[in-house]
Amino acid sequence: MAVYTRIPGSVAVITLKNPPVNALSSTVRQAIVQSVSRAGTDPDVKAVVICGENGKFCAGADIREFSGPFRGPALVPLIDDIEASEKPVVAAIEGVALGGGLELALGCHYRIAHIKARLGLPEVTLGLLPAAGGTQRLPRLAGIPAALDLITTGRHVSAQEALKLGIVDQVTDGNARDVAVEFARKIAGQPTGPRRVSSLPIQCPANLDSLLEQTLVRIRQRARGAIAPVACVQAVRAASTLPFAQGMQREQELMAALFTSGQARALQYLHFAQRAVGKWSTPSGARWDNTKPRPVRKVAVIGLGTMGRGITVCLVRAGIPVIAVEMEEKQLEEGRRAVHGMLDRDAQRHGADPNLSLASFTINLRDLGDVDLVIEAVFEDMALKKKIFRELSSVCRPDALLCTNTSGLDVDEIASVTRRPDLVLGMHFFAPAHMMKLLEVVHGLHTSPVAVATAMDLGKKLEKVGVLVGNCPGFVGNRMLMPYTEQAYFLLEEGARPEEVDQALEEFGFAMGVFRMGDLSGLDVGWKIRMGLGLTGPTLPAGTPVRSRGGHRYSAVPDILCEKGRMGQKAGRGWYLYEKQGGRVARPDPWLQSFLEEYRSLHGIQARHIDPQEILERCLYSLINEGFHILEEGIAAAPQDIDAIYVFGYSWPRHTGGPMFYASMVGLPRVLDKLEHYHQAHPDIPRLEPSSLLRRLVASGSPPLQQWRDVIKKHRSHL
Ligand code: 3H9
Repeated sequence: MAVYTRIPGSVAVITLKNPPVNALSSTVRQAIVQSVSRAGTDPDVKAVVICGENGKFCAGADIREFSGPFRGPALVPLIDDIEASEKPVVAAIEGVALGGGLELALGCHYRIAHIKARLGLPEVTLGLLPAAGGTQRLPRLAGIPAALDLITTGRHVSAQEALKLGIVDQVTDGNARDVAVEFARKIAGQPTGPRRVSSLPIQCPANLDSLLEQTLVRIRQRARGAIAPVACVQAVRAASTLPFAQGMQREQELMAALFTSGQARALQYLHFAQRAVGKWSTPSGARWDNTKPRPVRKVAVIGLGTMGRGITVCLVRAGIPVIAVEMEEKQLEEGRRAVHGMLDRDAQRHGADPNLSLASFTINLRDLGDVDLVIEAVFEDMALKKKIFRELSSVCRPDALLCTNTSGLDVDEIASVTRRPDLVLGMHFFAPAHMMKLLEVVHGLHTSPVAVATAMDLGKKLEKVGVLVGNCPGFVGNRMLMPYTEQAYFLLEEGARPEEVDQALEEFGFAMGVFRMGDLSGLDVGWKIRMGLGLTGPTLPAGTPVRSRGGHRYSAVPDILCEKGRMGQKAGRGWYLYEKQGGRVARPDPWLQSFLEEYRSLHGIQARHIDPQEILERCLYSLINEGFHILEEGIAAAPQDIDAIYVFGYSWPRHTGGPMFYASMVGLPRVLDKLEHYHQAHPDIPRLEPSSLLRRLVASGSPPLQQWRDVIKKHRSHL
């Protein structure tokens, strides 16, 4: 609702009240309409202030109402009425003014923001555009380049930046409501006409067309296939070429097309999925997040390689003292310099001083006697990790949590060498750790709820999306990636080219296809893991139909490339050819084609043309199939957890909602049919056989994803 209060004197205050973020539900909109009308007709009221309860102005339209029938007054006429008011209306912005909340403020005649407030039009992240006049008013106030940036990226700006851009008129470090009331008293009775944003002339830059074109290019690079940012550009173009009323009409038309789109559903699902994973639960749905986390006052990071450096930077950024450990002085010094450099660059970007004193460095594990939590980030070697955990177990306080940043090794085996397996768990960060949002929190057999709660809480403080997962090789993310990359190798063997596979995946929405990505990260990474698992070895004799391991087909192509020194970009050649070592521009390599031809003839494989649809289906559906196995085994509690992992850790295109949501949109019967088809066509290829959970879901009528839990009915869970 919205509460109407008359302040002694001539000002009325309308306070939006809809916890937790004062979203503009139908009830709130109704109450605003009534309050505005009351203020308009009360002869003693000369000016109005709109503010939000509990230090939050408003986070926009109520997303929860999007799936139901539309009720209550519409936002556009409501905002138009405020703007048309003869009595000045002042928005007092504290906390957030986002989406419809900012649009409401743009309809007011003045905007005063608290210094810590954040403002933005994030509708694009929900697959929508700001359709309560945001695309038409913001360009008039902030100019077209700034409006294009804010509307197409959805980024939030600080109050100071909003002031610079002309979005707010004043920034205060006092109580914004009180400052706004005082201001309203002063301007009471002044004409509102010149303050109506819709009447402001629009400043059209001379290079408008190229500006719009450049924005579209950036969108295609960042979110290929996403329709909302393109519609945002069209709406801003309308603002720059049409009178306000016609621009508004165009905004409505564009929104109508977006509102019912599958992409909007997917992105809104992700909004709730991201928040649901923070309320971590078991597969049976039991909530655990009410377990109290332990305070983490000091953390140790073991290993200052790429991962350790990134994790140290995350901790310092969050204001947590950290002690970083290396084995030898030389590596310690290199690590220290790298961490300081990263913190310096970070601070420069934010116009602040780097907080270098929070990070200390040592080569002595015995210096870890006072830490609350350790994150081990040495390379993937079980023997080394066990040695470190044995030592940690004796040097750290008995109640200190011992975490491993392993990307797939057995957390229980690591815990077994300590005297506190209940306090051992995985904290799997993703490279680069100071940038990637995902954190897999890996629950071992003996991990206690308080250890999980503490790691999840620390993840939040580091601004990560923490997802609780069970312990199995590769956990959730890397385990699902394995069938995806394997399919890509088999597709090459069968006749596809790396560039064809990559193109199909990039058109689906990945920023990079599997081969381009492999070249970027280095082919030796996977090779070392396969060697560790005993999966590489001498090539089978010529004439052997296909390579096979344990009765399953196995592609030796990536191993042979590594044996030949083709490690990817850093070697100047991998799946592609680069202009030099470390080069970025990938060119198809004729050598690879003749190598593949030779490989096929050696193993009796008949090359055939493979269309993009088969490429997509085999890569994506085999990954999704593994997701169903993971749900069935209780390694992930819910499909939302898998989707969050893929969107925040593996750059899965957001507008498809993540692999499990995508499967539900494609239709489970179709996914099942296709997997059956490919499994029958290639019975020796592992992981194409549909999982029994997928079969059971289809047999139960393919219920919506939110109801899969009822079908999973776990007997045994890893969580
Ligand atoms: C729009 O405005 C369309 C208009 O242009 C045009 C219409 C014609 N509605 O994130 P948190 C819930 S589209 C309903 O954990 P934080 C959220 O789900 C809207 N609920 O807290 C969560 O619920 P729960 C454009 C909302 O402090 C709880 O609030 N606006 C909404 O880290 C706490 O959220 C946006 O896209 C909402 N609009 O962050 C804003 N917003 O407790 C999206 C949040 O049950 N929201 N909730 O899990 C955000 O960016 C963050 O939630 C915010 C708070 C920064 C506000």
